[in-house]
Parts: sequence; C-alpha cells; structure tokens
Amino acid sequence: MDAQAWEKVDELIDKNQTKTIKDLFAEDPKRAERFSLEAAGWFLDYSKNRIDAATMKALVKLAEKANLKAEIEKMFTGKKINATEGRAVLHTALRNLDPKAKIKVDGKDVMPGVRKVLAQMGDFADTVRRGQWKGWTGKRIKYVVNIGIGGSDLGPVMANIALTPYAKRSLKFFFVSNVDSTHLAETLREVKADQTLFIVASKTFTTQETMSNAEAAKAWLVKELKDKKAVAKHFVAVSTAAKEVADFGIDTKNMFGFWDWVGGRYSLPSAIGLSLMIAIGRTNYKKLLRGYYKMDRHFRTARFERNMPVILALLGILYHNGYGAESYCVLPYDQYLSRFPAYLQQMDMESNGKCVTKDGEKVTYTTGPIEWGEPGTNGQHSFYQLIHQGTHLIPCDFIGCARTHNPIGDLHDKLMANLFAQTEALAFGKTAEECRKEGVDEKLVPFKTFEGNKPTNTLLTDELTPETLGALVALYEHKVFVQGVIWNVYSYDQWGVQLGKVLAKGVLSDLVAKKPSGRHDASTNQLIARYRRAVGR
Ligand code: G6Q
Repeated sequence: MDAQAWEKVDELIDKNQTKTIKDLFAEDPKRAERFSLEAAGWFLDYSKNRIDAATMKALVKLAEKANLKAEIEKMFTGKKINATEGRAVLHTALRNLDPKAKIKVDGKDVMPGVRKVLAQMGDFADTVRRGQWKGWTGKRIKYVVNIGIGGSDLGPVMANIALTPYAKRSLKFFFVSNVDSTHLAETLREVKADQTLFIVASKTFTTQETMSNAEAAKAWLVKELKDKKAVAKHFVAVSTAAKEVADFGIDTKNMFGFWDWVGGRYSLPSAIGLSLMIAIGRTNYKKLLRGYYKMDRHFRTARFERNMPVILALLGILYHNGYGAESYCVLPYDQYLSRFPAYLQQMDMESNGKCVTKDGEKVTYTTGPIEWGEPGTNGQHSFYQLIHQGTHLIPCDFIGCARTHNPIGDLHDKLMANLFAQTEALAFGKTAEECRKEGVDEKLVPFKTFEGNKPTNTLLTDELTPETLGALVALYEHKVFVQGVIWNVYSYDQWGVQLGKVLAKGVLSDLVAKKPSGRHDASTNQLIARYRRAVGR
C-alpha cells in the first residue's frame, strides 16, 4: 500500500474525527445524491459513510498510486497476474459476450474454447431438462447431485438458491461437499438411483473430499443398478483433468472442461455452473453471464470516482486500515440470497487472506477483512445488537430488491422497511436527549442511547434476476481484486487451502494404520490415540 497516499487518507480521518455521519448530512443536503451511483442494474447509496469529497479523493489517489488502471488491464487481457502459480486470471473471459473478443494466453485465443464449452453445456442441459437424457434403465433424470467442494460447490449452491424462481421445479438439486459421510448419506436417501445424475465438479479431480464422495456415490449407484456400465449414464464431470476423469469411469465426451486460469472461487460462470444451467436453462444462464459482463465493462471503463467496485473497495480499506474494523458484514434482505454471505466469505477471505506482499515481504498493514453475514431480517434478532451498541466497528453492506418474486400481503414492504430503518438507525443513532424527550426513565437513558455513526452501504436492484445476480457477483469479485491490488498481495493463489489438502493425508494414515507413527505433537498424538480407542483400533 502506498505509504504517502495512505498518510493523506489517515490525516483526513484525524481531521474529520469529530464529525459524525449525522453532521455530514446536515452540512450537505445533496449528500445522498452525491454519494450514490448506478451500474449494471444496481443502485449503490454510499452516503451513510464517514466520508466527504476530500476523503474520497484521497482514497482514489491510493488506487491510482497502486497502478490500478494498469492492473485491471493486466487481468482483463490475460497477463499472468497469479504469479505464484504462473497463471492468468481470466474469469472475465468466461462471460465476455462480445462475439469479436479475442483474449490470448500463451499466444492462444481462449475465447473459442469458452464458447465451445458453453455450447456443450447448453446442449447437455437441454437434453436433461427435456427428459431426453435417459438413465441406465431408460428413465428420465429427476435428481441432480453436484459433488464438489469450496469453489466447486459454494457458487453453484448460492446461485441455485438465488435463482429458484427461474428453476425447473420438476428437477431436484442437491449439493454434496463435506467428506462427512452424513452429507452424502442424507442426500442418497432423497434420490432414486435410476433417475439421478451425478455431476462430479472438481478442477483438479484429485480433491480428497470430492473424490471420496464421488467414489462412494459410484459404488452406491452400481449396487443399486447392479451394473458397472450404468456409471456412464449417471455420472458426468466438470474438470480440467481429462485423464483423471477417464480413470474414474466417466466418458470424456461427458466432461465439461475449463482452464487453469479460472480460480475455484471465481468459477461459477465456467462449466462449474453446469448444475445451475440445468436448473435455469441456457437462456437464463446467458442472462446471468450478461449481468456479469455488464459489471465487468463498468469496472473496466468507469473512472474510479464513479466505479462501483472501486468505491466499495476503497470504503472497505478506509474502515479496515483507517478505523481498525476487522470485519465487515453483508446483509441481504432477500431469502433467495441466503448463501450469498457464505459465498462471499470464500471469495474475499481466500483471496486477500494473505500476509506477504508481491515482493515476498511481510505486510506492514492489515489485509483481508473477516467477512460474515446472514439474511435480514433474521440477523436483526441476533447479532445486530453488537453492531448497534457493541464496541466493534462493523461496516455493513445491505442488499435489497424492490420487487419480490413472492408477493404476499405487505410482507415485502415490511422487509424493505426494516432494511432502510436499520441503515438509518446505524447512521443516525439516538441521542440521550432524544431518549429523554421520549420519556425514557433517566436510569435507562445510557442503555437506550445509540451512538450511531455506523457506516453502511445500501445496494438496491429492482428484482433479483439471473442478470442482476451476475452483476452482483462481479461487483464483489472486482471489489476484492481492487483491495488485493492496493494491499499489493496475490489474490488468486490459496496456499493455505493446499496445505489443508496435504495435512489430512498424514493424519489419515495414522488413524487407519496398524500402529500409529507417533510422529505428531503430543496433543495430536493423544487425539489420534483417543479416536482409535473409540473406534476399536
Ligand atoms: C478456490 C479454492 C478451493 C477449491 C476447492 C476444490 O478458489 O482453490 O476452494 O475450489 O479446494 O478444488 P477442486 O475443484 O480442484 O476439487
């Protein structure tokens, strides 16, 4: 992070210390308008923040000093910005709907491959949706089970729930991720083998959890249908690893490929979205891509002062580095977005949870905020208390849709009233004086006073559709990118995840060995011994 540019931001924080959000609104009647903008179907009101024009200018300078413009171009044009893995970062190519686009990696245009896989997915999704894809006994598919984990699970799960109103309801979708056998067992109780399609979604096709679940599902299917050949009719793969897919017994004709330049947590618009495409159909899927594409173009072309992902990123940095806010909260007021916070959690925390700069030096500032959240209004009845009156500063993003897919009486008005009221209360609070005017007993005044001055962003769209969902995901993807650029960290590797994949193998061998090696620390050895005793080994 550029020290000089940051110093300026810091100075302004100090200077404005005494001004609250309430004061800022009182000073400038045009503030709401001034600090709002529209992009790709989303309206962002960021006026309820501890900012003024000078702070925003200083923050934009920070982005400029990080060469953000050039970095954005490097990503969009396929430069190998994931240097620790020697890879390009091109999830934007997956939704580039310009028929003339050419994007080269190692001298080869990736776009023909992107279009080909998309068409292959569309054809396959059609055959399943129309009942033309027959299982081993000749029955049509009714159940689709996606087996994958992390980036090969969270996106499809989140989007499958989000786009329920667009899904073919005669098909039932399940997502098995955890290596806890309960996850698979409970799913298999819900489906019938002869009507089930398993999608094994794994970029590497070596991930322990996914491969173990896929092998177990295969064994179950063969047992149920009493023929090994049935596997070809009930298993397809989404992967970059053709050999491993063939070794598993899946016909590579039924493999949907993607590329090493698609990071797991950015892979929803790749073939990893196959289950989603089967659910919503190729036309709606294309609309999802269109939404992504609109936000991509906005991000690539808008000046920073009017660039939604850049603004969200800069505000995040202001609170994280300037005010010491360790976490931020994402609060969708839409039940269909119930898994959106979990999806963002991976996107943000796996990308910027890094403590070493691109030069291999330890960072001298904090990076990667903790991201969390729940749908409203549920959260209001649990953790909002701490946001309103606790000792931590937790900036929040509120997300709402003007129209509901399920109008029932005035429920939706009530939902949205809660959203708006929360941002109002968080920003403006309630003074002791106001409490007294309401007749609050003097003894209770300190407890019923709300400091306010809590920053929020509000994101509104007319309706949650495939297009607006795509734009929303892209908005946060690019926000995370911008923060990674400013913090000067590599956002597209995940060595911590890789470590987990290796560590468990060593322990597993000791859980099952005739005699454990005893090579771990005393605590781990004790836990292994206790487990072995309990299971009779
Ligand atoms: C995402 C991470 C990680 C990954 C899973 C699954 O960016 O790399 O969450 O997606 O570990 O990996 P596979 O798709 O290779 O099974």
